[in-house]
Parts: sequence; C-alpha cells; structure tokens
Amino acid sequence: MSFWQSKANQSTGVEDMVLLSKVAEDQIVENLKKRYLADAIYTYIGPTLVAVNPYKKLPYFTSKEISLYRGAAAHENPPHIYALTDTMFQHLVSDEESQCVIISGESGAGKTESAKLVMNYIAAVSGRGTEVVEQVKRIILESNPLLESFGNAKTLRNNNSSRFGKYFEIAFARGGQPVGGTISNFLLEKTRVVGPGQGERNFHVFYQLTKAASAQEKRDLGLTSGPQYFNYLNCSKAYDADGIDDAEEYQAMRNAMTVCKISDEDQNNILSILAGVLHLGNVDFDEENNQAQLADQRSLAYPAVLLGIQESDIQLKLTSRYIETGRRGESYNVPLNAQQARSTRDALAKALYSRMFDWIVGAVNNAMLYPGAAKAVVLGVLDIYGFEIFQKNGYQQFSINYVNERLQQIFIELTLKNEQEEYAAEGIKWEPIPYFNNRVVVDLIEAKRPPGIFSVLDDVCATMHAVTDGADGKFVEKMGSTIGSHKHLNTAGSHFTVHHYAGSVDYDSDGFVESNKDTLYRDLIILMQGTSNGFIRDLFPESVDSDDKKRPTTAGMKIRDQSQKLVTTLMKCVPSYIRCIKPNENKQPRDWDNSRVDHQVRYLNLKENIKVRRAGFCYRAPFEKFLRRYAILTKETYPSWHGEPKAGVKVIMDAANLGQDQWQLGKTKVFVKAPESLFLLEELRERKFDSYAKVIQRQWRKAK
Ligand code: AOV
Ligand code: MG
Repeated sequence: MSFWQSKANQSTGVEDMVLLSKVAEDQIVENLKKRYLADAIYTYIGPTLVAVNPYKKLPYFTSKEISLYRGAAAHENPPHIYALTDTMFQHLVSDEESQCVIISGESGAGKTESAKLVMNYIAAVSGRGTEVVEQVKRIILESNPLLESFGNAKTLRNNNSSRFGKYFEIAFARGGQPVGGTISNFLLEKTRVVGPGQGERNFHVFYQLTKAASAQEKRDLGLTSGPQYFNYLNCSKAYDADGIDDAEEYQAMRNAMTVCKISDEDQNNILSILAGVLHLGNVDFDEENNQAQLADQRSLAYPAVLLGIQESDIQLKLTSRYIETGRRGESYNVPLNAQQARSTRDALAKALYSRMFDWIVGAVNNAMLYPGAAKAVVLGVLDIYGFEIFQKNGYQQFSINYVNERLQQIFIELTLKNEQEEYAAEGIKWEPIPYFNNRVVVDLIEAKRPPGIFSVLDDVCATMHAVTDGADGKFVEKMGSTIGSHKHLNTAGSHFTVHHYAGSVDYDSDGFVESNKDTLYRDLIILMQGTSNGFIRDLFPESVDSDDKKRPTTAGMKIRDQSQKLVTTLMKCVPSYIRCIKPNENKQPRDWDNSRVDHQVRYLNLKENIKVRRAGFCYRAPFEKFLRRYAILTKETYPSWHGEPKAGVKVIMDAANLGQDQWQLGKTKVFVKAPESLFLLEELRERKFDSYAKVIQRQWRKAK
C-alpha cells in the first residue's frame, strides 16, 4: 500500500482528489460529502486547497494544530489550511519570493473565515522580535474586527457578508518577521448605508453603536431610542444577526481602533459621523408645488451638531441646487422636489460613510508603516466579496461578479492554460483537457473595443442625466444595439442577463447610471467643507472650481482599474488557491445540498483542475539546471559531461531507473511526474555525496 492509499480511509474519502478512482463531478461531490460529514472539511487537489464551510466551530484550530503543521512536510498530516499557509510561509522565507493566496468561492462559502485562519497562523508562526514586529502582528489580528464592523453586514446569503474587497499584504524581513503591511480595499457597497434590503442589515457598526455605546455616548450622540428609531435601520426590519453579538463586537471594535493607533479624539469623530449619518436619514421631506419642504424642522438639530454644520446650510443644500449658467456669471438656486431632496440626502450619507471607511483603512495602513518594509518580500491574502445572485441584482452585484470573473481568469491562466501551453510548447505527450475559458465574459464586461458593458454605461453616463433622461433604460437599449447578439448577454426591457462563469444573473438596470456616475454634487462638497469639524473637513479635500472638461472618472472605471492593478500584483507573486464551497443555503451544519455543491464544483473547474494535475508533472527544469544538480549520479556525467545537455539528462534518467511513465524530455526541459520520483533522485544524489565523502576521507587518512 502506498503512502497515499494508507492515508485514504474509506469513510473519509481521499485527502487529495488527484487520487480519485474516477475523475467526474459525481465522484468529487461524493468525496467532499463523505469528508464533510466526517468533519474533514479540507481536501487537496495537489497544492490547491478545497474548503467546505462547516457552519460550526471545529476543534482543530488550536495551538496544538499550529505546532503540528509548523514546518511539517506537505502531506505528513491531514489536509489543513495551516498546511497550505505553512508551505507558503516556508517558500517565502527560503526562496525569498513573494506569495499570495487567492481565496475564492461564492457568498457565504467561507472566504473571510479562511483569510482569518491564514492570518492567525502567520501571526503565530512568524518570527518574534522587536516592538515593530509585535505591533504589526497585533494589527494583522485586530484589523479584522475593525474592518468587519464597518465593511461587513448581514445579507440574505451570509450573516457576516463582506461588502468590500480586501487585499492584505504582509511584508517580511529576511528571517520571516512581519515588519509592515498594507491593505488595499475595493468598492465598498455604500448604497447599503441608506437602506439595506428586506431582512438584511446595514453595516454592523450601526447596530453595535446604537445597542452598546455607553450611556454617556448614547446621550451625546442622540442614540437613546435604539436602532428602531432610525430610518436607515428600520427600513429592513432586521436588527439582529444570528451568531453575532453586537455588544461584544462593539467592545472588540473600539479596542481594535486603539490597537490600530486611532486616537480617542478620532474615535469620537468617527462615532459622531456614524450617528450623524443615522440622524441624517431621519431628515425627511414633504412636497409643495413641486418643491421639497422639511417634514420636521427639528430633524436637523442632531445632524447639524454631529457634523458641525449650520441647520440652515443643511436645509438649503438638501432642498436646492446651485446652478451657474455660464452666461455673464449668472447663478441661482434651483429648488429640488422631495424625491430629489431625499436622493441628495442619501448621497451625502453615502459619501460621508465611504470616505470615513477609506480613512479607517488609511489609518490601519499608517499604523503598519515602517521604513524598509517596502523592499521586503510579501505574503498577500485576497478576500473579496464572492459571486452573488439575489432576487434583485443591481450595480453592486454586477461589479462584484465582474471582480470574481477576473479572479477566475487568474486561476484559469495559471493552473489550466499556462500549464497546458507549456506542455504543448515543449512537445510533451499530453491529452489536452478542455475547459471553459471565461475570458469571453470578462471581455464582454470590460472591453473598450468593441465596447463592453462598462464602456456602453460610461458613454451613457457622459451624455445623459440619470434621473431626468430615463438613462437606465437607454443604457440597456444601447447595450442591445452596440454589443448586439452575444452568447453571454441578453437584454429585455430594463433588464439584462449576463451568463457568468458561475451562473446566469438577471440585472435590473435601475440605478446603474447614477451608481456608475458616482459624483458628489458640488453643493454637498461645499456644505461639508464648511464644517467646523476638522476631521470631517479633511474627508472632502477636493477642489470645487470645476472648469475641468475631462470626462469624470466613473465607478466602473475605478473598479476596472483596481482589478487590473490587483491582477498585476497577484501575478508577481507565487499563487496558492483556496477554493471555498458552500454546502447548503440554510447556513446549517451537517446539511448537504448535492445539486448546489455540484454546481460549484463545476464552475470552480475542480474536475479540470484534477485532470491537469493528474496528467501533469510535479517538477520541471531546464536541462542545464537538472544536469548541474544530478550529474553526480553517473560516471558518464560526473565530474563533467561534454555532449548535448539533453543527452546527458537522458543518461541520468536511464540510470536512475524511475520507470518510463515517470519522466519526459521536452525541447528545453525535463519533466518529472510524481513527487516520489523526485524524492528518489534526491536520495540517490545524497548517497553519492556520502560515498564520495567516504572515499575522500579514506584518501585523506591514507595520506596522513
Ligand atoms: P464569505 O466571506 O465567503 O462570504 P464567510 O467566511 O463570512 O463567507 O463565512 C460565512 C459564515 O460561515 C461565517 O460567518 C461562519 O459562521 C461560517 N464559517 C465559514 N467558515 C467557517 C469555518 N472554517 N469554521 C466555522 N464556521 C465557518 V461573502 O463575504 O458573503 O462573499 O461576501
Ligand atoms: Mg467575506
């Protein structure tokens, strides 16, 4: 029985699915199920880790496991996220090569939990040392409760759903001590601030604050009536989230702020903004003669105090818009109707919240900023929002799903495409493995020429007014006429469907133009720049004399640009993958929905991954490099070989007697199939060294 088979116990399936007797979706799902029911949530496909969400606390994440996996060989212990992390960390230290782990899977599949386990492990095993190192480690751990409070929320899919994307790079010194770090954040779902959907919640921090602030804080911030009092919270009628203790999280969040060096004063400013946003949401309007009137004058009191602006200024800026005609410098205030006033109010709330969020990320980065870290090798952890399908899907889902398409591209490029292309280029005997390349969907969304969906949307944004021109409908119409018939796109009325790699999603175009424009009215910028609160003023640094005729940057341009940068960054690192799988829709342990898992196994390309891996070669090296290392194995090649390098490699391989199927010679490289064969070569090499050493010793003794 081989080492492998001995580890594959009948009841818990195989630990590495490369060993499945038959590679088909059914077998993969069955294997994962067996393991899931035995609480073995991790399974390998070669170096890739498949992780099934257990929806319960499992006992194997303690310090005992950390020491078990630390420095252990890859397959010495059962599959574990610690093993993958340890391998990454070892490579980082020994090869001095930057590493990244790409965690993918749909909403609720377990990406964020996995990211935290990776970071915990790194903090536990990486070198100890100076105060800087200890501080960086504290932030690695504490930034999570902080950013999750402000960036996560309960959705219908996940009670702790990430509503922003995050790439956390930890910088290491030579010896493997963390000496700095940077977080890049992506596209916070700011529309959530002004109204989560039915049964969902706003960002966690609002409930933490309204439920658990101290009595004094509540009085100062006007929060004594609890979350039910605020329109931005009571619109969805969900105040609690299973498994989340808002009071406990509030303390953790405050503590995390302190660890991340956010001063008491700034913490108070942040609390003021949060309460200010909530109170702003309670400012409502009636309409008279098409003009918005405040429904209740008193509703301005708290926003004014908390945000440091005059009541009359808020009133003016929320109910009218300042227009300059350009001719003879004429200008006047155009009154807004109630609908427009509400949307202006919401725009302000969203801007305040999202800018504050960016400030917090910036503060965490500052707290990890140390000289020298920039030159170090890094370990990056990517945890974004997963692929999402709801009943109603809007701009946010479209952007999220687009980023997921881009990540799937990386996986395809690096594990399916390049691998096979190298075999083809080297002329290696090889049965090509077909797979769906989602490049076509990525192009459909982001291409400039012919224009993709974002391009069409940008054009509409540049030429139309979102509300008055019915621009959303025109956008879909234009998409139909510009893009024409496309295998992955259908348009119908105000809706359009994109056939994504992970499933077809119907998007409602309502709000697309407004969200994509993402401009803050000049009036609001001026309003906020007039605040007496310096912290808030700094959140609005832009110049308002806009003679700028450039096309303004849209949200779509930003997300495309960020995705491109992310891909470039990731491609510079040695990647590892964690593929997360959601076992059921009920967020329940021991509940297995076969067809849902089957669907994920298919779109995550697990079968193709296994096939490429199985037919693949674990080791490859240019002939010259191989010769340098293994020439010692034969008399013909050692101490020197004068023929063609390829012929020399053949002499060594023949002598090593590995078995014909274990190796192939390409045009420039030698390929070795199983790790065991490589171990054997290494062993032979060591033995040769030993015997040479003995010969030399003997000669030396004789000479004495
Ligand atoms: P996600 O990050 O992939 O979704 P999470 O990591 O937030 O998903 O996981 C969702 C929930 O599943 C968590 O809140 C836990 O209750 C549970 N869970 C996940 N992994 C584990 C684990 N290893 N052990 C125990 N419970 C787990 V999203 O951010 O929505 O795309 O956008
Ligand atoms: Mg998440």
